[in-house]
Amino acid sequence: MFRLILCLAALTVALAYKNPHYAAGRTTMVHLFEWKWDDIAAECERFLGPRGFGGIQVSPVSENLVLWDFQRPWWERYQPISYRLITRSGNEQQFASMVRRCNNVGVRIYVDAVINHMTGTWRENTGTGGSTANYGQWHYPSVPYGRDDFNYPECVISGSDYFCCADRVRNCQLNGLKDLYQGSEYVRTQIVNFMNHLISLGVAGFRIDAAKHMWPGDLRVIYDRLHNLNTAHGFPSGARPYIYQEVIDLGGEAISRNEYTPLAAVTEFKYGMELSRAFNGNNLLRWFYNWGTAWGLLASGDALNFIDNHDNQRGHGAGGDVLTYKQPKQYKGAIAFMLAHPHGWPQLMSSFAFTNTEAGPPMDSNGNTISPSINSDSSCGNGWVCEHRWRQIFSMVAFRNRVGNTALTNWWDNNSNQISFCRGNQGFVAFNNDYWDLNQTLQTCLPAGSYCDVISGWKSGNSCTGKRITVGSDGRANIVLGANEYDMVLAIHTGTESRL
Ligand code: AAO
Repeated sequence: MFRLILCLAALTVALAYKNPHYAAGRTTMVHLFEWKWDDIAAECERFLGPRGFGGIQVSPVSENLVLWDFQRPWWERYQPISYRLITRSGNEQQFASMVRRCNNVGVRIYVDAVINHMTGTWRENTGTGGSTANYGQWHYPSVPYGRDDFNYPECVISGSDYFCCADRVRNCQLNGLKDLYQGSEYVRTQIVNFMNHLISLGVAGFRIDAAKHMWPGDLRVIYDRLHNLNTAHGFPSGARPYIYQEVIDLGGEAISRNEYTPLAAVTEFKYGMELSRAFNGNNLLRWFYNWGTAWGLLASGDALNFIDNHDNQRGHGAGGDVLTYKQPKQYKGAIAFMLAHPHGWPQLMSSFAFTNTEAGPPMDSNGNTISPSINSDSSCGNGWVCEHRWRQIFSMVAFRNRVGNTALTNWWDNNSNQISFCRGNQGFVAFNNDYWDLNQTLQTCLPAGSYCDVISGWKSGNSCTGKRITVGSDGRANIVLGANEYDMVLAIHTGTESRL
């Protein structure tokens, strides 16, 4: 009996940090990479809230080193100089207002928490809020951190360390970034205070940057000292923050992601890599009939899934060949598959356009970020891609919300790259990544009726701007997806938006 209670207690703890606490009926978050807080607040109210998005991962919030030497690259935000909430995205008051406004329209905020290290360059030592540091002296007076708060003796992680030496990956410096010693009570307290301050402002959780480079035991202590989510922002009482840990584990390394899943959720890098491979034409879609743990993916509840992230879309981190906005037809295909498939919690990427992989967001000559403009067709301008505003993508967010937890049934394939499946009796999706057309009568599992395809168009009044699909009383419908069509996906679902 005692053992059973212990097991149940352990299970409750393990599940505690794996719930994103989305508002009812929402399922999907988007990373608004490098967006400013005021712009995010407006985007919540005018687009993300009404369109049913569940949450937003925001770029790091803590004051970072200003790197004019590198023309203000995006990655300066991963070099904290203090835990003051002041970055190119805005100040604390703007951050707090954004969280409040987004929560008010049902959209949660998740913070990218950089707690493994501080800065990594000796040349410049001033932060986005004016704080100064002395890299050479391990001196970060605005926290304050000093020499004893970092791992010693100093060492830098090399490529081979990943394969032999877990202790070096965790105790040495990632890219020369001053490596905090999370075993210290003092360091833990600074980190916990920083995160609890964000919880008090209404955030719903955290991405733990470079979690692989910290000891799981230390992380557990930190997580367990976090406060419950703020009920004044609409969270149920006793809710623990959602935590997804950045652990890159494609197999064969000294550190396994299985060391982190007992604590909280983990980023699933295999997800986007395998789907990118297939939608790039290097694997057949037919093989995805058993997509999930059979492929070595994390258990569904443990996985934060994505196609590309801010690192690998530009060749940093792991998984260099992932699809991005630069290959739109294949990319929209992979995203549609992710959103239609029940495995895991999906995260979308929303980028700024780039050719130089180091370049920061659109900015003026003073280094201030330029806001996205919104065009009359609802797309973005000023250098922002806004993948989340692509109809084929936001329509699939609505699809996922609609089908909820229904099972994947009626998998069909042509032994090649044409596939389709149902989600309960709520949704149906088909893909054609072959060089020839798809033209088949397929089981859609939907009630008889006339539906608008949400990929090629939308429902306008009583007509469809794109394809209209007629489902018979046996649930079957003729599905046509030409190889040369603009998109390779067709999706229909129940609900007022699509059923006529
Ligand atoms: C910048 C400069 C550096 C400079 C440094 C200090 O670029 O030259 O030394 O400042 O001045 C970001 C940028 C960095 C930047 C940093 C700080 O990406 O370029 O450094 O800000 O400004 C590892 C970590 C992972 C990390 C990833 C980039 O494990 O945590 O590297 N991602 C996060 C963030 C990221 C950020 C940081 C961490 C730091 O998302 O944006 O850095 O806060 C293997 C390992 C991985 C390892 C990669 C890359 O992966 O498994 O754990 O990721 O190597 O080192 C195949 C393998 C795969 C392998 C991969 C790459 O795919 O299957 O396992 O190849 O070899």
